[in-house]
Amino acid sequence: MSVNNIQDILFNSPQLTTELKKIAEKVFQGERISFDEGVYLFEKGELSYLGVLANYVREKKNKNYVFFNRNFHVEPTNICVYTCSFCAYSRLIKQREEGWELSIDQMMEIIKKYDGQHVTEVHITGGVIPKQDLNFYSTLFKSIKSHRPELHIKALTPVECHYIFKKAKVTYEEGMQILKDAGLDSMPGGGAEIFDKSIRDQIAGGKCSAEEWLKIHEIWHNMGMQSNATMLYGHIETFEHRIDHLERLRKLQDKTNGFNAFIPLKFRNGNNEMSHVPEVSVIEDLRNYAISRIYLDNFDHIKAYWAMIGRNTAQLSLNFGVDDIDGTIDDTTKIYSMAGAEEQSPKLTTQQLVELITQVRRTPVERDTLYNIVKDYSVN
Ligand code: V47
Ligand code: SF4
Repeated sequence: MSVNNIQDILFNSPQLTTELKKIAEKVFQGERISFDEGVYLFEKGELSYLGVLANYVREKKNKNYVFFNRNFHVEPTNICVYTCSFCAYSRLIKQREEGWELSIDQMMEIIKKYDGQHVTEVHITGGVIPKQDLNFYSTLFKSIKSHRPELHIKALTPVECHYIFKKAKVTYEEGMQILKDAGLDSMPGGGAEIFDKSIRDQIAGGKCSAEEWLKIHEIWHNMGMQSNATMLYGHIETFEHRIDHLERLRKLQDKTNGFNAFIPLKFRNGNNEMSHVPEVSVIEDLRNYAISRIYLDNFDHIKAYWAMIGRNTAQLSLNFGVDDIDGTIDDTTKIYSMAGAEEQSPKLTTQQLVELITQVRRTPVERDTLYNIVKDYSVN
C-alpha cells in the first residue's frame, strides 16, 4: 500500500479528531510536533493511528532495516550506594551476601572468554560503590584495550560518572577526558529514568539530577563522542512527564547531535520497593514506542531492548517505530531478570536474531555500536 493510500484512509476515518488529523498532516510533511501535541497523542492517539505515523517516520529514516549487534555485558557490581525504589538489582552494602563485586582481573576473565569470538561491543554498567572509582575504571578500560583494541567499550552512565568524578575531585570535562583517554568509546543510555524533578526525587532520589545527566552527555558529545538515551516509563509518571523527558532529549540533540538511539525502558515491578505499582500493558508499550518515534524527529534510532520486553513484544514493536533490537547479550545481564522480565536468561544467537526479524518481514542488519553496517542480510 502506498503512503498516499494510508494517508487517505487515515484522513477519512470518521473517528479522527481535527487535532489528530492536524498532527498526522504535520508528521507526513516532516514537521516537528509540539509539546502539547505530544501529550495529546498519549491521551487520544489510538494504537493503529500511532502505528501508521510511527511506521511512516521509521521507514523514512531506516527503510525496512532492523539493526542488531553482537554484544555482551559486564556488571562490575550490584552493590550500590543509591537506593532507587524501582531497582531490584541493587544490594546495599549491609546485604552484601547477596551482592557481587568484581575485581579488574575477574572482569578481564569475562572479556577473555570472548577471545576468538565475533563480538563487537562490551556494555559495562552496574551499581555505584566507593572502591570502583575513576582510577579503577580507567585501569579496567586500559586493560581491555591492551588485550583487545577493536572491542568497543560502551560503559558508565552519568550516575556512575557524577559519583566517581566528585570523589576524584575532577570536573566533568576532566573526568570524561580521562575516561576517553583510557579507552571509553561510547556511553549507554541508562540512569536517565524520568527527568521531572518531583518524580525523580521519589524513585531515584540522591543520584545525579536530570540537569547533571544531560550535562555529562552534552560534554561527551562536544568531545566528538556518541551515546544513547533511555526513559524509564510506566510507573508513577504522567504523560506530561514522558513528553517533558522527550522534549529535553530533543533539545539537547538539536544542540549536539550526539545521541544514536533512544531506548524506552518499561518499568518492571518484580522484587523491588515499587512492586505495588502495576506494570503497563503491551498496548501502552507500543503506543509509547510510537510516540517516541514521532516526537524525537532528530534521533535516528529507536531501540526495543528485547531482554526487557521479551521477544514477542520486540517483534511487534518493529511496526511501531522501532528499528533496533539491541544484541545477542549472551546471558550476561541480570538487571531485568531480577526485576521479573520474561527473559530470565537473555541470550540469542545471531541466527535467532535474524529469524526474529525476518519472521515479521523486516530486513536484518548487523551493525557496530555506532551503526556502521557489519552485515546487511538483504545482500548475499
Ligand atoms: O538506568 C533498572 C533501568 C537501566 C528497572 O544504551 C529498570 O544501549 C525497568 O540503560 N524496570 C539500565 N527498568 C539499562 C540501560 C540500557 C539497557 C540496554 C541498552 C542500553 C544502551 C542501556 O535499567 C537503568 C534503569 O532505568 N532499570 N531497574 C526495572 N525494575
Ligand atoms: Fe544503584 Fe542504578 Fe539500582 Fe539506582 S538503578 S540503585 S543507581 S544500581
